[in-house]
Amino acid sequence: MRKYSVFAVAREAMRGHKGWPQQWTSPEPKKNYDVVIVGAGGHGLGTAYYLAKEHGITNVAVVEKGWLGGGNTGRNTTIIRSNYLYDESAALYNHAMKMWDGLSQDLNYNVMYSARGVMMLAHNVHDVQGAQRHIHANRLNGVQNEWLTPEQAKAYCPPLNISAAARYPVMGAALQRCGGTARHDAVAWGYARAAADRGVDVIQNCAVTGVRRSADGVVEGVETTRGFIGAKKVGVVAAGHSSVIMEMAGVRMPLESYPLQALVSEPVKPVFPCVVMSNTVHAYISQSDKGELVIGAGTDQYTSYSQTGGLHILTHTLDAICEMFPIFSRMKMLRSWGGIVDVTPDRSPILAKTPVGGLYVNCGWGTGGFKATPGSAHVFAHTIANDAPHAINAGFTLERFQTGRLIDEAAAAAVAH
Ligand code: FAD
Ligand code: PYC
Repeated sequence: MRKYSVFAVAREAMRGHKGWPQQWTSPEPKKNYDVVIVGAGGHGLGTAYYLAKEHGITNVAVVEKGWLGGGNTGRNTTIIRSNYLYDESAALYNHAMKMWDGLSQDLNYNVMYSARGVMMLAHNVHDVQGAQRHIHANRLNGVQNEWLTPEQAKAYCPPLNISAAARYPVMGAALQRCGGTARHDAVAWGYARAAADRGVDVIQNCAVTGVRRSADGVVEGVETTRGFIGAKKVGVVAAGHSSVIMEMAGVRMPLESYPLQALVSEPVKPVFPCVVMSNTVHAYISQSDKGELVIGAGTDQYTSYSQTGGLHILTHTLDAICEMFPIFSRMKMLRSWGGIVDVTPDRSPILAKTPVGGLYVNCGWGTGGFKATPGSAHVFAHTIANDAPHAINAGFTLERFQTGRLIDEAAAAAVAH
């Protein structure tokens, strides 16, 4: 693989950028692989990368029905944080947080991780108590989080309206300074390039239409729109369509799929220094490096596989944004879109083996899996390679919905549910 460096950029600048090679190839599927990953989002591509890098398993294909990163990975609002409540979540999300820090160097691809701080607003007594409980729990687990008064919140984010006359006045905020954003497409592209460089086949325009099992029930491979692809192991990482694929293997999943929408404004000069989220009024906002305000809403109330959502959900969010940040009330919105998010009953992911031999699943990230991408991919690769979970994902089983050992993160993930 051609290494990206300041020297390479300078050399290419001198020759009209004509010498850059393709970042990844588009191979025809082979007949058989050791591992087939279904879904070329960040989690699936990352899994393939760590299978190759950390476990020496390179006979791997990632099959994608559309284009890589075209699912939720390329549709999210790029917020990264690790301020969840329970010990299991602290371990998982903080594992990811530590990996974000060195990811650009590891992949030799600038994922533009920016630790600009994520501030979660409290608007009523319940919010204040909830936020402070999270802060205490986080600190016990070594996870950064601190309480700010309304004045401190405004000092951190000057456009914030802290007037007591607001419909939902700001009563304080929880700030995670190491939280922030990363460029979501670059995460998919960086993993794809690094995985392909280690021998992984990334196969786009190849939809999985069936999962073939042997007479004794073990996975044999996947039926696709480009023919049957044999595999000793199959990892399903298909976000909003995970239950559809798992159904093909005869496994019923505790998931509901909802549209989740986001939108961006016209670009403006740098004006917004951090990320702000408000669970109570269903809005979150940051500013991209291009200058657009990146704004997200809550899920639609109805399950659906449509990558659009109700207009009233967006107008509700924009009402909230204008109230919290009156300086944005005359901004023009450029475009909006939706993704299909897969929501579990306890709002925590499933990262596990399944009752079917050779079949593994990484799903249920709902509205909040982008932040976990490197950590999730890392422990899922371990799970597939060893046919046993990593200590960090040991609790994120499918069986917890039968045993009742839930990891209830409804409050931490609440902004969008
Ligand atoms: P995806 O990127 O969706 O990848 C799954 C892939 O599987 C897709 O490319 C899809 O085409 C493919 N696939 C599906 N069916 C098949 C098939 N039959 N055959 C082959 N391939 C198939 N999370 C955060 O942490 N922070 C945020 O700020 C945030 N904001 C969000 C905002 C929006 C609007 C949305 C929609 C989501 C947001 N999320 C956020 C959630 C986050 O985007 C997801 O949890 C995460 O990207 C999931 O990654 P993935 O790789 O598992 O899934
Ligand atoms: O989980 O931080 C999050 C999030 C932000 C926007 C959507 N999800």
